[in-house]
Amino acid sequence: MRATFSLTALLLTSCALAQALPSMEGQVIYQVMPDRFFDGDASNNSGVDRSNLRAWHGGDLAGLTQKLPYIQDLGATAVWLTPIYRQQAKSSFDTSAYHGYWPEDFRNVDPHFGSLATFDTFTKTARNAGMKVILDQVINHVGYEAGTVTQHPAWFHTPAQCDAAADKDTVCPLSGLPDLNQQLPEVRQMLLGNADFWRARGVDAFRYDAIKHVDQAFLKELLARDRAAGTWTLGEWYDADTGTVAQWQKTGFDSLFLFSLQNALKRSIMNGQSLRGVAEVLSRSSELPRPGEVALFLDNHDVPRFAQATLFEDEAPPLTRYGLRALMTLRGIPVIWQGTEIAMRGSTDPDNRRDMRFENQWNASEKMVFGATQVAIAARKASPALSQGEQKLLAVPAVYADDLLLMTRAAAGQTVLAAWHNGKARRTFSLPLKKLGLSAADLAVTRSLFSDQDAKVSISRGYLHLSLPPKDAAAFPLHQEK
Ligand SMILES: [Ca+2]
Ligand SMILES: [Ca+2]
Repeated sequence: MRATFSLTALLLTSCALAQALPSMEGQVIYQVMPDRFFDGDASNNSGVDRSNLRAWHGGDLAGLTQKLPYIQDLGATAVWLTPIYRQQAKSSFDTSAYHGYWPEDFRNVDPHFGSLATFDTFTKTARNAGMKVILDQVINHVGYEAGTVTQHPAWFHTPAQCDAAADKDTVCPLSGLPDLNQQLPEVRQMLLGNADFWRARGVDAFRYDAIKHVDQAFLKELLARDRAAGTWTLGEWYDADTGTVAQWQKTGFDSLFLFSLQNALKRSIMNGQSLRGVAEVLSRSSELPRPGEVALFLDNHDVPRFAQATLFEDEAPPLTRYGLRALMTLRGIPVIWQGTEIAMRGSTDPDNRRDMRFENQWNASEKMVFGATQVAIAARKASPALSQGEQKLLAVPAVYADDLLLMTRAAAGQTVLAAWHNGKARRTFSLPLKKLGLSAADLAVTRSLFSDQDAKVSISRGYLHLSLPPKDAAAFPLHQEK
């Protein structure tokens, strides 16, 4: 009896805990690098040189606040800002700290971006608009030239500690940056206090930078506190695959970026390789403890832009549209890097951080990609199946598997069939439902939830008929058999 009772109590406790986990499932995140987004206040533009991609460009929190309606118009529901802390004043390697990853004072806003008051205005405006704010937190290092290095030399790992370390990833400097020693109580308290500081200013979530390089015991302590406070956490483990994401979701992160999928999407959609690479990554989704929380992206500020992966500039907009539509059919949380919604091009850092271009500067292709992204995001948000449903890959006949990827998303009694087509010409596929492992009632011709594309499905006498445009992803509402 007692054993049974305890087990029940334990189950109840774990259910209650599971319910209490912070979640962003159903959200669409928009990533902003404030210096490269919008200049809303010319009075803080000291040292600005827009002709130099390594210099400050003048974007700021006032500009971001002004452009929140743009982000909302796209359909995103949350904003992730790269770090806005006060940065080292000097440049290093002929590069200014415009990107925010060379902090000097973790509890202040860099004057180029504004002030704590400007930040508060931004979070308040976002909250009033029903949007969530995700702040980038640097916990591994400070800037090369940050005053902290001379003020608190004992806070940092030494070359001798790096030489002697068994775990070089966490003890040795990342790109030579002064590496914080989180095993020291003073450093731990400083970093934990930073999280409390920004949480108290109304931040909903943290994106933690370079977690592969941070002491794991400290990370666990940090994450436990964030979770207890209801703060959602997103870790950046560069190149993480499904196994790494699963491991860290078990350890305490709500989410990590799925780099392996980003790489597969780039190769299949932009480089025209087989869709099997994407299917392989997606087939591992069941390893994730919380598949609905994983962060899905086409590109970010650390990798060449998605649109750059094709040599042909005229192909980039329609292929980016394909990528964004595909992203909106997947389980997880889509993250859109500023400018990807207009297929901006750009190679490695800093070329991938060109100034954002807004409506009055767009050409016809940019307008086309933005419009399609808007439609795809709206369709995802309107469909519980697409935004939060279970995801099941269907077994496509081998003869089609290079060019066709099919999956179902199901929630609240609704099923949506996602169909990606990698072929170069419009094509009709007729597939026996049984072989797909799908049971569905007859269905008259139905169009895609992405209403601005010409894609159709019908089901008759045990066959699924798909009529798909080239290089595109579609989402069809299905009516399941009882
Ligand atoms: Ca400015
Ligand atoms: Ca480190």
